[in-house]
Amino acid sequence: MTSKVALITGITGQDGAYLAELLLDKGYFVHGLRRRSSSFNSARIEHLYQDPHEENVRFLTHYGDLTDSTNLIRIVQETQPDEIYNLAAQSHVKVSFETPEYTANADGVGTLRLLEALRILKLEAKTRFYQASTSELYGLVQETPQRETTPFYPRSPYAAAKLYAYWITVNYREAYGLHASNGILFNHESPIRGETFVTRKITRAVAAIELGLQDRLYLGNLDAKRDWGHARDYVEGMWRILQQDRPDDYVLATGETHSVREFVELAFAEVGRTIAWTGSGVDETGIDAKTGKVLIEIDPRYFRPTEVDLLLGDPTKAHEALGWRHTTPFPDLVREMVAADLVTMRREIAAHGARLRDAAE
Ligand code: NDP
Ligand code: GDR
Repeated sequence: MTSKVALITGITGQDGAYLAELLLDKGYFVHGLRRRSSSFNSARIEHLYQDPHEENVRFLTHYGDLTDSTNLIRIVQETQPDEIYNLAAQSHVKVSFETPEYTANADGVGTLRLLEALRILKLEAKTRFYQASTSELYGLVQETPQRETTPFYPRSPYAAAKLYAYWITVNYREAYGLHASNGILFNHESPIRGETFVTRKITRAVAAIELGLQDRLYLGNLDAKRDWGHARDYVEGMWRILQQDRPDDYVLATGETHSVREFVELAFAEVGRTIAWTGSGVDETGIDAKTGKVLIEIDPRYFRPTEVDLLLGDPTKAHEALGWRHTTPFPDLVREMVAADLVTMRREIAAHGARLRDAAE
């Protein structure tokens, strides 16, 4: 057991929740930065909540925002973390085209604000820093598989903001000797993945269609390929990156790639349905092979102005230097997500009775 103190930004997100669990298991005192919201935004960490009035509390959250330097400096000063995991971000690629300036501010300059907080507070020698970098940096394909040395070519305001965050992390490491590292993480998913990312959107739709709550699923580009792993494995990699004597940058990936189309097929197969595809382009539809019912339609609204067609990571460096490996095969990930959404939706139906079904009609 350790007595280290960690500060996680983005603690209410998918990775924040898994990482908080991992660090609490290891004995850390975990501080989390959370945003104020008019609606409930802490469902993913509700089970970790500890009453601050009790003794031996090891989990506390603090209101804050990556766009507010004064707030970040104060929280870092109050918490004096041994490790900061900067996971907070406007993380939706498509949304970044609608909110490019905000995305740059939170995802790009937000990272700078945290690094500067460490300098202002003279914590360069004490605090280790993890930056949530992304395979989106690779963007337009330069080589596959993508590794630490592959040139970046961002294809969205999100990726461009994350490019700044990546390099400012490297720069603070080189300029000020900070133990600051980038994890270049390929897509990772789970039953608590945000509901508008394509995997969770699909698994929720499969459950809803199966239970009679929804008729069809509207998607964008079915041919995009992603290297999809399980978030639980990836937060373990983040932690390992900060335990190294020397700071460095690492790709975390599975080394396998699958299309959105394959994800759809596997997810529907989990409830015994085979998808047959007909038509092409925006007129393509996915049909239930047994009943002939249209289950999937294309909605061009979900296309991106510039797309990332193919991501496939090479995690060799992480294997060798960190001893890190992903442990969840792709079909198991899909199965776990569909099963979890079926459980959740059955529970909702039980709680709300026929009202949900009526609303879907
Ligand atoms: P989520 O979208 O699930 O979580 C993002 C978190 O950031 C949420 O807690 C959100 O708060 C918080 N947040 C957003 N904007 C701000 C802000 N301005 N100030 C403070 N907090 C903010 O993302 P993931 O957990 O999936 O990803 C974690 C990080 O890893 C992100 O930086 C993402 O870009 C990056 N990444 C993710 C990958 C993936 O496949 N999941 C792959 C590679 C990188 P709220 O809950 O209130 O919205
Ligand atoms: P991504 O994830 O952009 O890779 O970013 P997302 O699940 O949003 O898209 C993956 C691919 O699916 C295609 N797609 C759709 N996407 C969404 N969201 N909705 C749809 O209906 C749809 N139809 C097809 C997309 O065009 C894309 O090609 C995620 C985020 O977690 C980032 O924060 C992170 O940095 C990267 O993964 C690695």
